[in-house]
Amino acid sequence: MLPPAELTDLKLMSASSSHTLALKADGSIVGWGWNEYGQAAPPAGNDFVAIAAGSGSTFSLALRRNAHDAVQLPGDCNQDGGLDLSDGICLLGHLFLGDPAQLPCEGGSPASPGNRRLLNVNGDADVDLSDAITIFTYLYLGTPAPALDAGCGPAEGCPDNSAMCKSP
Ligand SMILES: [Ca+2]
Ligand SMILES: [Ca+2]
Repeated sequence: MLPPAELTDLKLMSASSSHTLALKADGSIVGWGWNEYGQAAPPAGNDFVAIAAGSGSTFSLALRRNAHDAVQLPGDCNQDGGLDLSDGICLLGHLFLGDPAQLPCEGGSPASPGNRRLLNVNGDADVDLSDAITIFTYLYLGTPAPALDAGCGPAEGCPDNSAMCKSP
């Protein structure tokens, strides 16, 4: 059986002898093929991280993201999993030099909800120079750690759609 025509942006695929599952980049699952037991009709949602389609006693498995499995570090502008000088430079580079051209979360701009969540580390109105300074003063002067805007929880549109709960 042919896959659905709208099958794009795939991250993973798993096939049994009679049905196939595809995990899309947005975390949703598409299934097709033999569906007598619902094995090709995955549940709705966009928080899946792994899939498996099995043969024999036909089955499908899907693993949902645990909110604490993948975490973002407040201020991790360069998305390397750590917070250091390069993150302040990343933010300054975007704001004043246009390099990087995009911030890590969807939309790429300081005003997008995900980037605001990740990079508004001083909790004021905007992502701006003062957030880079907050990163630098935390690193070199021992001021309070950068914090996430609006607290912990999933941030739509950021890499891996990660929960943002980690402390530096
Ligand atoms: Ca970093
Ligand atoms: Ca700010």
